[in-house]
Amino acid sequence: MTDQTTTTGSRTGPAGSARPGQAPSPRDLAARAPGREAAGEANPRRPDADPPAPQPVQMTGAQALVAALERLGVDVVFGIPGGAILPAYDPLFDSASVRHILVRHEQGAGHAAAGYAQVTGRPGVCMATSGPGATNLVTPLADAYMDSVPVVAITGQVPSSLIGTDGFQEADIAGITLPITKHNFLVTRPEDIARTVAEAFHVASTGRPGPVLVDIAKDALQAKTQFRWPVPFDLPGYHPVTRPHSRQVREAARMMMAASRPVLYVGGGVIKAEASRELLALAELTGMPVVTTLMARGAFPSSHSQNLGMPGMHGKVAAVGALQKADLLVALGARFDDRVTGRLDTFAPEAAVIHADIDPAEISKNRHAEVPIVGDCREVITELLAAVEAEHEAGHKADLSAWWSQLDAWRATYPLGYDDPDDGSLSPQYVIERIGKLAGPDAVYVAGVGQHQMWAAQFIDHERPRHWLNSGGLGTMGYAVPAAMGAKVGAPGSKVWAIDGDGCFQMTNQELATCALEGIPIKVAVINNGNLGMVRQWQTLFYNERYSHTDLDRAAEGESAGTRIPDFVKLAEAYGCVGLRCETAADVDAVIQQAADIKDRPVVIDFIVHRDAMVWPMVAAGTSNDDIKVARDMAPDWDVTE
Ligand SMILES: Cc1ncc(C[n+]2csc(CCOP(=O)(O)OP(=O)(O)O)c2C)c(N)n1
Ligand SMILES: [Mg+2]
Repeated sequence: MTDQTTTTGSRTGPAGSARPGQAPSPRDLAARAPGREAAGEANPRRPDADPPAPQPVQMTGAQALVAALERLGVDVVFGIPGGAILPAYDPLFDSASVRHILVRHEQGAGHAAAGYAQVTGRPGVCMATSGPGATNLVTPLADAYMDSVPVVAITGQVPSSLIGTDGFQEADIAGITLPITKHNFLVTRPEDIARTVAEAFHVASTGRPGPVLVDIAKDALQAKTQFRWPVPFDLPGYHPVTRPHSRQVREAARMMMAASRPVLYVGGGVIKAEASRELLALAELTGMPVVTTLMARGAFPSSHSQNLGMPGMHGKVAAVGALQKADLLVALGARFDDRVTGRLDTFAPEAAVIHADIDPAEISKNRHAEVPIVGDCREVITELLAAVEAEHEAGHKADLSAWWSQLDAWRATYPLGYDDPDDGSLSPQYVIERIGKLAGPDAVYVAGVGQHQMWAAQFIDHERPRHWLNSGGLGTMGYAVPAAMGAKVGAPGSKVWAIDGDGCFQMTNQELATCALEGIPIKVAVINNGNLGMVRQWQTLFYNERYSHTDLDRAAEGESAGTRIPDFVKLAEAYGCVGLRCETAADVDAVIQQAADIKDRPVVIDFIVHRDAMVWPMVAAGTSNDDIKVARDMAPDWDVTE
């Protein structure tokens, strides 16, 4: 599998990774090629600007793949090898700059790549073999697609002569992932590998970010090719518009100054566009209230007086009410998801809509936009700032005092809250609130899916972008542990807390082994209510308290009834982590502190919490936001005044 033409015996690499008898790594080979750029600085779109043209170097397709990853600045790949991808793993073994982290399940690789991407803003990379390896990536790819996360997945495919024959471990992963990737490629020729990988990174990370899959036939990995870098590419038809149309921006600013009940409706696109600073400036310049969606927690500080909180199904009354009663919505990188709008035909009935998004397909998809603005959120907001300033200079300024007194009345009357359980058991909201307070706004919080996710969105103060990771669009149980692992690899200096449910945790906790072995000391707080809490909540409210198959900790009868299966403390220890348990409010701070003090290993805390706590407020699925409940059968009074 090594390139005999360039084999020179042993080598001493920069990391001392010499393996006698091995061929030079792609990095070494590529280093000999003239015109080399430092890793991470390669700009594959400007190859013509770099004369003289780089000299090609002969290597295998697999070596070209690794060389391309190195040139693209990739520092970590999460994956599991297998037959079809095996040729790529051989040169990967020698790479001095690409660390491979061997996960325990390909789903973990995909979520880890997403977690890495969400904290760093750079594409995360995962790798898998053909067939089942590739199909195990389907969930994280769909997840990354829904949440616009730049992930590059590289899969081995059966040799090209076997494609279409039901070959061993053959799955048409390009076909399967077509609707859940931003783009995908099937590569069958070695000379196409480096260029395709460069294209994949470009597509994943520009415009609206998203996952891109590169499926490479085994024979293409094994065959010889000429590697050159930078590699020119051209993607006809792919030219994301980042610069907004200035007339639209001026019209938006004019409408913003004429509105009396405007709201800045901020979505995850603001974080993707690194536009938090500009958003803060726009909010303060206009004095407008801000709501931050589940994907945008941290885009605007929770502590800011203009932040009304999260809108939507489990949003704050003031945030939901603001959208419902607004006369103008300024949607920035948001997509009018059904979890935000509730019943669409009753959503924000009096509002005109300005909708800015980098993806033109989002605009007017669910709700008609009076002013569509296609562009990168940072550029849009920067131009809006100038346009609003011009409006102010012309003497046009909105008076929002009546609006603010209404909003303040809602938030004073209906703050977020919870009751402590009356049986002395632990309140899940309290646990999560304390983690947020003790770990602070510099920590990265990664949630699973369910009640604990909503409480983590609600009760932690999200002050900074890229510090709150969750599966918003797909709602993927099992996201938290592997995504936290990827986040910790991407931001090793940050404290990373996974806040997981006992159900979610059981889907992907095997990545604790990866964390323990690879030195990735994440903290995992399992909010253990003994059941699939969010589903149980719906059974409580809408299925007459018939708890069909939502208890996790009880056997129907027999000896194991009431026991903890599995015991998460023992499970953590079996995985080489520290396992702690906490059952009372009095111990919460101490156990969080104890976990914080352990720096050399992952820690799992099993918080045994009340089994019946519910997430409030709530807009029942398919109903109008107007019918939000702050507790069971308790509707807010919209006419409340301070
Ligand atoms: C992969 C997957 N399967 C099923 C669901 C449906 N679902 C949503 S929340 C939830 C319960 C999650 O339970 P747990 O992790 O214990 O969290 P809790 O709600 O109890 O905090 C389920 C089953 C899902 N979102 N994802
Ligand atoms: Mg649970």
